[in-house]
Amino acid sequence: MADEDDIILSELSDDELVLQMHDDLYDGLKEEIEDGVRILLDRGWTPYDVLTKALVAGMTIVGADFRDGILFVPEVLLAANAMKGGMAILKPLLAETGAPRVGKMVIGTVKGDIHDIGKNLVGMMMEGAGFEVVDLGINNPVEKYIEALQTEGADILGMSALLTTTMPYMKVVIDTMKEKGMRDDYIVIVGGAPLNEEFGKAIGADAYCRDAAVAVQTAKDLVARKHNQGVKA
Ligand code: B1M
Repeated sequence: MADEDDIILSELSDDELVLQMHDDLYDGLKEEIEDGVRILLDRGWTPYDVLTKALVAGMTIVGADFRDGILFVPEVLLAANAMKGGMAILKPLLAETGAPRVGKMVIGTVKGDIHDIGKNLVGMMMEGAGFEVVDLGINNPVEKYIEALQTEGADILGMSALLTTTMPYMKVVIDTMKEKGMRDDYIVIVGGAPLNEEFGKAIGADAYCRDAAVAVQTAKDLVARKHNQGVKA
C-alpha cells in the first residue's frame, strides 16, 4: 500500500509536477525524473519545454547549492545521472524533426574537464536541427579534436568547458589549428557556463554561444554564410 506521503506524479498539475521534478532532480531520483518526463510529454509538452523548464531549470538549482557548499560531488553526480535519464528519453524526440542535413559538427569537452551535460544538450539540439554530430566525449586533448576534424570532414568544431581552469585550453586548440594552417577551414563555436562573448572573441572563436538553442541558430547562420562565400568565390 502506498504511504500517505507518497506523491503520485501523474496526479499533480503541470506546475506542481515541474516543481516536484526540480526536487527529484535535486535528490538524484532518476526513475522519478524519467516518469515526470513521460507524463509531461503525454500531456502534450514539447520536448524542448520539458528539457528547459523541468530539467535544465532543476539543474540550475543544483548548481547554485553546489556552489554554496550545500551539495557535494556525490549528490551532484546523482543529480547529473537523473538528468541524463530524462535527456535520454528526449534525445530521439529532439532529433526527430526530419530536417535535411545542414552540416557536420565535431563536439567535445576540453582537456581536464569532465562536465558533459551541456555538451550533450548542444549535440542533441544540433542533431534535432539537422546537423550530423560527432561527439568526442570529455577530456579532449588538442590532437583528438584535430584528428576528428580531419577524418570526419566536419564543418564545425564545438568545444565546451565548465571550469575557469579548463576554458583557456580552447585557445590552445584554436592556436594549434592556426599553426597547422587549418583554422579557416572550420567554424569554431564555444560554450560553457564560465565563458562569455568577450572570451570567445579573445581566443579567436567564430562565436560564443550562451546555450544550446543559440548554438543551433549560430551554427546555421555561420554555415549559411560560409556557403554563400563559397558561391561568390
Ligand atoms: Co562541477 N562545477 N565540478 N561537476 N558542476 C561547476 C561547473 C561549478 C560552476 C559549480 C559551482 O561551484 N557552482 C564549478 C566550477 C567553478 C569554476 O570553475 N568557475 C564546478 C567545480 C568546481 C567542479 C569540480 C572541480 C568539483 C570538485 O571536484 N571539487 C569538479 C571538476 C571535475 C572536472 O571536470 N575535472 C566538478 C565535478 C562535477 C560533477 C562530476 C560532480 C558533475 C558533472 C557531471 C557531468 O557533467 N556528467 C558536476 C556538475 C553537474 C556541475 C554543475 C552543478 C552543473 C553543470 C551542468 O551540467 N549544468 C555546475 C554548476 C553550474 O554550472 N551552475 C558545476 C547543466 C547544463 C545544461 O548547463 O553545462 O552550463 P551547462 O551547459 C549550458 C551552457 O553552458 C551551454 O549550453 C548549455 C545549455 O543549453 N553550453 C554550450 C555548454 N557547452 C556548450 C558548447 C557550445 C555551446 C553552448 O558550443 C560548442
